[in-house]
Amino acid sequence: DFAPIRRALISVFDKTGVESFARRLHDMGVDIISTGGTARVLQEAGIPVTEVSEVTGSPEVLDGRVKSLHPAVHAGILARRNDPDDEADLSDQSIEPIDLVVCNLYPFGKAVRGGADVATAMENVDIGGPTMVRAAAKNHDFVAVATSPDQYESILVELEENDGALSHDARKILAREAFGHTAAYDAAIHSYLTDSDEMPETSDASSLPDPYTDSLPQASILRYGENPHQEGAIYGDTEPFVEAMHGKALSFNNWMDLSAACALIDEFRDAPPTVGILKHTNPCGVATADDLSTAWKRAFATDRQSPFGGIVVVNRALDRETAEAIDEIFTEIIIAPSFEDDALALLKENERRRLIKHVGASRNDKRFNVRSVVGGLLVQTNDAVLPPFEHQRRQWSIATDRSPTAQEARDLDFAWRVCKHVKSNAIVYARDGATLGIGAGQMSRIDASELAVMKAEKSELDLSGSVVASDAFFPFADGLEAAAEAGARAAIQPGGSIRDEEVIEAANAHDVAMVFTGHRHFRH
Ligand code: 93A
Repeated sequence: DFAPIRRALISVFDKTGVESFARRLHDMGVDIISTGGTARVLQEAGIPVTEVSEVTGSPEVLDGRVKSLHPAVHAGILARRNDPDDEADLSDQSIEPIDLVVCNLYPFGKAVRGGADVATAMENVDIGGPTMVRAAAKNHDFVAVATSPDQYESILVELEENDGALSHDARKILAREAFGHTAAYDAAIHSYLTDSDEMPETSDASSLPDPYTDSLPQASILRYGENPHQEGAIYGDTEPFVEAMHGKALSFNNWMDLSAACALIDEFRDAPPTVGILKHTNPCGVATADDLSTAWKRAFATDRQSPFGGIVVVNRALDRETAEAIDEIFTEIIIAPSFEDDALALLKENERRRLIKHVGASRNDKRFNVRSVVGGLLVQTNDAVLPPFEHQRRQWSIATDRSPTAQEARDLDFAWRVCKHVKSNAIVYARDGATLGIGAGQMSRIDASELAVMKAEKSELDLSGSVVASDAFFPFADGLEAAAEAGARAAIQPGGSIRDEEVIEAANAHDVAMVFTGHRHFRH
C-alpha cells in the first residue's frame, strides 16, 4: 500500500542535521535532488546529489529567486500516483515523481527581528520553499514533507521499520505541520507589513516564542512588557476587533486596559449612551445618560482623581462636545465605535493620545481567555457578554420579601454589568444608571464594601436610594448590613452562601430588595 520513497528533494535554509539525514536516505537507496546551497553542503559531505537546475534544465535565475519553481519539480510533487492521466503527463514530459520534500524556509522572522529594512525583509520572503511545501502537503496521499530538522529522526525510524515507506497517518501529520508552518510564516509577513514603521528599539523579544518557528499566531513585538525591563509581544489578530485611528503604537499595558474597556462596553451595547472610565483595567466610573457628554460627566463624578492618564470607552459615535469634556483631563486612550470628524480633529491634536475604533464582540463569543501560571497556561472560555436586560432579568430570583421597583431593577442590572468588570472582590454602588462608589480588588468583601463607600464619600456622593452589586455571594450578613446602613435599597449578588438565610434576613430587616443571579463573576 505504501510505496517506498525513491526520490527526495532537499532544499533547506537551516542546514541543521541535513547531512546525516540525507546520508541515511541515500543509504536506503533514495535519490537526492537539491538546490544550490544545500547541494553544495551535501556534495562536500560526499553524498551524491542531483542539482535542481539539472532536473529543470534551467539555471537558477534572478539571483536565486527562481530555482525550484518549475513544472519538472512541481508536477513531480503534485502528480497523483493512482491516476493514469497524471502518470501519462509525467512520462510525456519526462518528469520523474518526487516522493519526499525536505524544506525549511528563508528566516523571515529572524531577519525582521534583527532590524532588517523593508527591502531585506522582502528578500527574506521565501516563495519557492512554501510552494514546494504546500504542494507536497496537498498531495500527502502520496508524498511526504519535512519542514523541521526535529522531524528527521522519526521519519528515518519509520522508513527503516517500514521498508523505506511512510504510513498515510505519518504523511498526514507531516502535512498538517507543513500547513501550520507556512500559515505562521505568512502571518509573520502580514504582521511585519502592518507594523514595519513601529518596530521597537528597546526590545527584540528574543526570549519570547517565535511565531515563525513555533507555529503560533502572528505576533507584534511591543516596546516592552508590563515594565520596561520585560520583553513583550502581542499574539493574534486584533484587527477585526480594534483599529488604531491615531497615536503611538499601543504598549503592553495599553492592550490590557483597552481589552478591559472593550469588554466593559460590550455589556452596554443595547444601553442608552454610556461612558466608562478605566484605570489599570478597573472601572473608576461608568454612567449612562440621554447623551454621551452627560454620561461622561456622571461617570467622571464617581471619581475625579483616578481617571488621569486613564482610558475612556463609549458606546456611541464620539461627538465634539463629549470630546471637549474628555480633553480637559489627560486621557491616554479613547475608544469608540466611531468618531465624528470634528471630535476626531480635536482629539488628534494631542500626539500622546491613542484613539481606537472598537467593533463590539458578539454575545455568544467563543474565544478563550488565557493566563500564565507557574510552568504553564490556564485556558478558559470567556465570561461571555451578559444577555440583554429583559433576558437577564428572567434568570434572577428575588430572595427577599420586597421585589425591586422598576427603577431599582434597572440600576441592579447596570451595577451588575459594571461589577462583572471590576477585579474581585468587587462591590459597586449605583443609582440612576451611574456608579457612585466602586470597591475593587480587595482580599475581603467587607473591605471592598467599605472602600466603595469611602470612594463615594470622597466624591461627595450620597448613597441613599442606591443599589449595590457584589461579584460573588456575601459570605456573612455584615456586608449586606453595612450596605443598607450606607443607603442601599436593593442588592444584587449570585447567592449560594451557606449563610444565605442570614443575609436574606438582614435584607428583609432593612427592607432591602435582594436579587440572586445564580452566576458569579470573579475576575482575578
Ligand atoms: O528564492 S525562492 O523563493 N525561489 C525558489 O525557487 C526557491 N526554491 C527553494 N526560494 C527558494 N527556495 C528556498 O531556498 C528554500 O525554501 C530554502 O529555504 C532555500 C534553500 O536554498 P539553498 O539550497 O540554495 O541553500
